[in-house]
Amino acid sequence: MDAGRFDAVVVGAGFAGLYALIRLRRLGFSARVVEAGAGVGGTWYWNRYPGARCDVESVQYSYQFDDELEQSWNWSERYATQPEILRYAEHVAARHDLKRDIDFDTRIKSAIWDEAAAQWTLTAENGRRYIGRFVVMATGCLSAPNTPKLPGLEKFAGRRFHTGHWPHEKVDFSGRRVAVIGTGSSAIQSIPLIAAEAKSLTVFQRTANYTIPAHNAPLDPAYVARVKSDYKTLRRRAKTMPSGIDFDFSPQPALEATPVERERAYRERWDRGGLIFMGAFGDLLLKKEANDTAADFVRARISEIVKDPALARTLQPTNVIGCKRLCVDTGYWDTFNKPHVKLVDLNARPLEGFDADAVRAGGERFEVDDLVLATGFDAMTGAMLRIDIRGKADAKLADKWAEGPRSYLGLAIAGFPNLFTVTGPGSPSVLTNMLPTIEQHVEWISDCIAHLRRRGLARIEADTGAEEAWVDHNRTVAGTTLRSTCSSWYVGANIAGKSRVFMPYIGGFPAYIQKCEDVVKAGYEGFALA
Ligand code: NA7
Repeated sequence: MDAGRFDAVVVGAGFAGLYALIRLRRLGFSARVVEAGAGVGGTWYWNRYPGARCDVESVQYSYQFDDELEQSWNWSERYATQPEILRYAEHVAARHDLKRDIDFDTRIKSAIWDEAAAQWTLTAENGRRYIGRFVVMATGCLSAPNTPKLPGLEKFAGRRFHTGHWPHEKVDFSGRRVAVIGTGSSAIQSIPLIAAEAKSLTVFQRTANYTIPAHNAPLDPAYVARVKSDYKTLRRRAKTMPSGIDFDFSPQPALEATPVERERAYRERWDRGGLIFMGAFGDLLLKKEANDTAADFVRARISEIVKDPALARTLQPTNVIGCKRLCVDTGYWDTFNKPHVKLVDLNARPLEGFDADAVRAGGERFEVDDLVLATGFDAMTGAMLRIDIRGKADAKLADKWAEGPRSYLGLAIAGFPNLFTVTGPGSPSVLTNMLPTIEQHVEWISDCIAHLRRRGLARIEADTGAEEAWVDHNRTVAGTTLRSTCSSWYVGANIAGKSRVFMPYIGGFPAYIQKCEDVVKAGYEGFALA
């Protein structure tokens, strides 16, 4: 079944795919977006679990390419909820009349490069075939849910949910005994709300995690008016920050501050809430002794909040703070003071299996009606590798990436001509505010395709040497920070058998933008154009 021939086929209708469609259309290209879900929004379409919110403040987690949109859209809270972000994605799709070029409920299963014709053929699970001169993989970094092989999981006969693939209708936990497996961001956001509804909640923790209070609140109209009166300045400042977030970052080393100064700085940021906690000092992710001072501060807060000292100790993380993605919560630690909430430390009581109505761990049976897997994602590479992607000489991307992803700038892959990745591995992506990062990538990619058209060229491919050098540079920079040292999804450690490679580029958004611009100025240095 032929869906047609396009200048570009875009896979995914999240924020990246939507903007790619807008950009490609504006440049006069024919484009079709293919989306597995029934609606737009990508990760915000699937992650509908209770409490799902963005941990970047809403006035910054938004597009900046459309001034009128920026001025007319009103976020209601400091941190937007999933339903509000999804409404925003829907609003953007309607405002730019995008849906007429999106095929929903269509999951791409293969993408095959035809060297002679210099084009890609993408085939969906429903048999539809798309021919594209270019492919833009807007498949997201956290979009392939991970259901680990838990022993005997199939025996569990109650309701089972995954936070990353949540039902569209409200799930009612009232009167139910619920188990949550995992204590990452999705668990930390959902646990307080599930606990508020359920008859009992048992949380199965493998690694205790750090979380900072969100202090979420309705947005003050005066603040919003101030932001909107000079949005450009805020966006410009954000672009100068490694995270792409207009962020209060102090370069002063923690180890040069006195204990009193440190305590004051951490306290002030804890009281303000959110990810800015890690901006208190410049060396927190560079030196373990510096990091310990911030980690100790959070551990002390956990001891204050959680009344049972033994329980508090089990909830206290021992690893480097900010090494795994820092979480932002509302009432997480306090939830464990509730008599109907129980914590099971899987290190002391390993998970043994499941019965029809129970989780078994450490020789004990925990009877539950519902099981929530908050077990995260096959991050950064999972969504791409679930598609059979074959480049030159029928080479499989899965083989090329068997020992970790290799990419030039997180934008293109040697051996896979005319295929672009938005926020791919090797780009700052998940270490930054995704919206500006997505815009920067989509603009780079669409400008590149326009450049090829201007020059009458049909093909672009990253050089193996340039890719190699970029991968090496990534590895070198990653090695300078503590972030590459723990078992996080940044290094693929959450997926059995995945090679351990620090996948996002940690050199910061400004350095990355500069590199992308330099590459263009030098005539697409590191690419072969034909
Ligand atoms: P995360 O952050 O990957 O968290 C997944 C959690 O599930 C984490 O606590 C894991 O423990 C736990 N997990 C995973 N596999 C298992 C098994 N086999 N047994 C027990 N526990 C397990 O995913 P989230 O969805 O919470 O968040 C992902 C990102 O989305 C987040 O960082 C934000 O950027 C938004 P582990 O720590 O691996 O020991």
